[in-house]
Amino acid sequence: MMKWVYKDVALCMPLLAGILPLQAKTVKSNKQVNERQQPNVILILADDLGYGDLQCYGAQNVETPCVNGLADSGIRFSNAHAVASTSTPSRYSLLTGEYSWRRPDTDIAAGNAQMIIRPEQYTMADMFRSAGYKTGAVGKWHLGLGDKTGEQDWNAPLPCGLGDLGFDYHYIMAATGDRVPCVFIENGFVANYDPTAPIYVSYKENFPGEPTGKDNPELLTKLVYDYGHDKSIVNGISRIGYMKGGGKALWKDENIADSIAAHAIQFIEENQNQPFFLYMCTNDIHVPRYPHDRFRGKNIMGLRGDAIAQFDWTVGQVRAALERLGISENTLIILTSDNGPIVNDGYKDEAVEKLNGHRPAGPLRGTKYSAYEGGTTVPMIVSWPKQIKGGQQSDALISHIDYISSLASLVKAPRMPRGSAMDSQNHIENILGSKENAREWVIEQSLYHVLSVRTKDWKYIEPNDGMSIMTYEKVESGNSPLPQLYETKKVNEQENVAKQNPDVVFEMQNILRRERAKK
Ligand code: NG6
Ligand code: CA
Repeated sequence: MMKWVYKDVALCMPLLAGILPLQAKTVKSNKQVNERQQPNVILILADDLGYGDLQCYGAQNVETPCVNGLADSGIRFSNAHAVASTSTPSRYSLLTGEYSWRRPDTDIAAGNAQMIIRPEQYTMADMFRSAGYKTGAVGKWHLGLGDKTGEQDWNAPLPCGLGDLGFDYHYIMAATGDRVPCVFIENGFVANYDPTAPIYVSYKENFPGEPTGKDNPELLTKLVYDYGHDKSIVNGISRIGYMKGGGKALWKDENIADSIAAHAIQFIEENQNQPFFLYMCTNDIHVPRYPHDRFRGKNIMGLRGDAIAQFDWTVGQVRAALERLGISENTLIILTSDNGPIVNDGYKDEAVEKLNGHRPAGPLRGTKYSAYEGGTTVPMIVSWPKQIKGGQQSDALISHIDYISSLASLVKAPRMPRGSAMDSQNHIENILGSKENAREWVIEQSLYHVLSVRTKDWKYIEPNDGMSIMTYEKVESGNSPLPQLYETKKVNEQENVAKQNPDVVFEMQNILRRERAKK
């Protein structure tokens, strides 16, 4: 039995900085919205949140009442998979329904990468828009912006951005919290732009006179890097890449979660009377982990635990807003993560020292970056009070690759253009709780472009000559020069049984061969 007891969103309200008094719970119902056929859809995508990082998935060192409440109101999935074990390819696949490994340029993107999804590609936002939805993206993006790598003018409207990918509104971080530029972009232009501090970005060389983490450690007032992350300093934290300027547009890490929540809620409020799709990507719990004072220093696991608590708070804020507006009943929320967890990802934030027995990937082997299951198995919760009975669990095999086709079927979107979302299948029944007719296999990609096939009973990892332990992160890559086959009932991928099961290996290799050959 799980230890968590929070049965209702109302119970996490006192933790929500008093946004809604308890007695206001569900008194309001926007009849018109709740009786409408098309639900609102909110996709909450956490960053680096592991399979074992939430209380409702067994975590014991951190309380996640708001996420537990969400799970209680719907379905908690135990066998859901991101397409890749890092952010850019994972998000690319989720938004386009095309495997990232079909494209050579979907690896972890720099902050000045050109927009990776091309304007002519069909995205989840295009799909929702074609079905009459208003579409918004708030939070981490990490899929490039502008039309040429390294040539963006950050002081002018960007020539190509999310408006070209079907989003009516966006308020996003260009890449990640640890990459420059450290500003939000709102509808194609730097939010709070400060004309007195023009912005320059380079991933090649520093700007004369600008301090770096490496040369000016005395300026690292908030977090100190461990490896990488020794370039430009913003808000007392050094980052990947160089930037100059920004002034009042620069973010403060401790306020990022608040900004994301506030802009998400504003989008919801402004579109409450029409169907909307919100792609909401938190910065939590990616590095640098530096949550707001309300959370910092509160969890026994230190900053990583504080960041999980802050993530939970964010979820609570969104749910509270839906309740307040009376539209929670007909709002479908999918909560998941872009890839598996990592403990030390380059800053000295004591995440390793303070784990206190916590297992970020739960019982699974491997972490973010890895080909093992911990790299791509992610939490997934689906709630839609109007249609889904609460308190369910599902072990159906689910992949993010199927979100676009499944949701298209749910909202009765017109047929997608030929050639789009080529890898995505409609599994909406499974997403809404049925365990029948689920996928028989999913494909997963590691940092090293190693592909794996996961079925209900087996996990196959292609042979690869790369290093087995990552140099800085000191985590297992999942690489092995031998084909690896594991029985999934043994969960922790310890005993390679490839030799004993050549037929299964052959079958799995065939799946990869077939998929690779598709055009
Ligand atoms: C790595 C970074 C890591 C993180 C990751 C992307 C170093 C040494 N490591 O290159 O800190 O930023 O990229 O993470 O720089 S992801 O979740 O967005 O894919
Ligand atoms: Ca990530």
